[in-house]
Amino acid sequence: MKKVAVIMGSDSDLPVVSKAVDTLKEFGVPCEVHVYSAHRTPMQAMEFTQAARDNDFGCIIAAAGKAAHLAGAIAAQTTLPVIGIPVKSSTMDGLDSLLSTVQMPSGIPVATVAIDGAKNAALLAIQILAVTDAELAEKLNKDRKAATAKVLAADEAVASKYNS
Ligand code: RP5
Repeated sequence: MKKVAVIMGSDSDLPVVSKAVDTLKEFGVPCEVHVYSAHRTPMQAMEFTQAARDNDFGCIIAAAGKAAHLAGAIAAQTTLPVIGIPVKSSTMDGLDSLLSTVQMPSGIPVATVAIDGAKNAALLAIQILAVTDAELAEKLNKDRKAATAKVLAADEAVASKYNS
C-alpha cells in the first residue's frame, strides 16, 4: 500500500494534526509525520516533497495556520494529490489559514478541508488510496455504515424522549 505523508508547519499544529494520524492508523494506512515549515525550513519541505513519489507516498496532507502557504508550496513540488488542513492558530479564528490554503491560483490544486478538519483530510487521503485498493474501500464502507447506525440510534433515543 502507498504511504500518506502528514506534514505540519509547526509542532504547535500537532493537537489538530494528530487526529489525521489517528484516523490513518485506524484504517491501517502507513504514514510518515513531519514538521516542515514553508518559511522556516523551505529546503527540507522541498526535498521531502520532490522525493515523495519515489519514496512510495500516494498522497500528502499538509497542515498550517496563519499565512498558511505550506500546502500550496508543497503542491508546487509534486504531482501527488495534496490535501490542505487550515489550522486555527491565530486571532482570526482560522479564516486566514482557510483562505491562504484554499485560494490556490489555477494550475496547482490543493484539496482543502474545513478549518481543523484533520479527520476528513485523512479520510480523503484514504479514499484516494482506495481508488486502487478494494480492501481499503471496503473498510471505508464499513466505517460509513457504523456512522449511519450511530445516527439512527441517536434519532431513536431523541424521538422516544420527545415524540411519545
Ligand atoms: C504556521 O504558523 C504554523 O503552521 C502554525 O500554525 C503557525 C504558528 O506557528 P508557531 O509560531 O506556533 O511555530 O507556520
